[in-house]
Amino acid sequence: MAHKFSYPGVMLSPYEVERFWSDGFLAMESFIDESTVSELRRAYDDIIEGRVLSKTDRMLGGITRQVLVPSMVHPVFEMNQAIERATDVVRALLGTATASRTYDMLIDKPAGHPYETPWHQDVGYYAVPTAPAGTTAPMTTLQFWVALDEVDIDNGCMEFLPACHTGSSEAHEVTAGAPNDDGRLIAMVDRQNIDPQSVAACPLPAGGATVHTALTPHRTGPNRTASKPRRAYIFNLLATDADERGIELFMRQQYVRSIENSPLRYRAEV
Ligand SMILES: O=C(O)CCC(=O)C(=O)O
Repeated sequence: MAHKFSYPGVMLSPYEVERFWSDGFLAMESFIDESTVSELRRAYDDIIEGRVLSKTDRMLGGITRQVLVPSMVHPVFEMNQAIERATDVVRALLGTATASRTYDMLIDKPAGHPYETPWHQDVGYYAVPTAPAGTTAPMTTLQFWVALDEVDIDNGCMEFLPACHTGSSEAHEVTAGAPNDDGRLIAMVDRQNIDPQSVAACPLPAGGATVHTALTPHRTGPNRTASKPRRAYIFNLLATDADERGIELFMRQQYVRSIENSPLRYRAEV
């Protein structure tokens, strides 16, 4: 079941903060405004359609189009409303003052794109071919996935496994591409046949976004539609002034509060 929220543009509600720390992700329905969606779509298409060239335009695992660091070639990706809003979200989630972008990419699944992005934790990518099981990841870096098109399960929206982000990494393996190539595609070894009941799919309107931790298991499906694009703009923000211990305490407080406040709700929904 998806947990969706309207993002007012300034702060998250205490409930949203609690949900993020108990689930390991949050879906925000109206994250950026329509004119920003249009601006980002134009910039995205400039790169994908070859009007702006990127040296880091490649096929992830040899199968899915991925453009790394579009901010290096297009000024719109250098700063935009999505980054401003995400900075506010990081402040609200981590209780810190500043955040900066450490990574950005585009992942394109046009209509009919046949490949899934299998279940993985981002931490699995921290080493080549994969980070060993048990690798930890700081909670100071959060990943934002911004939908530039309306997305649902049919064209490859984000799907998460709630409440699986508090430990360390699981074992991953390379599923497509050369194992020692930075552009390989990886998957969690034990999580490819998951009970659909435990999955939180996150359909969103264009301009919505999700945010997750490096330990949160997630995937996207193929784009099974005949005509709907699926343009995703993805970036990481690092809370630069955060001290890890402070964040851990903050996170634990939120987590404990979420359980104290609404134990039945969580059990029913997860
Ligand atoms: O957009 C996709 O298909 C996959 C995104 C993803 O897995 C990620 O950003 O880590």
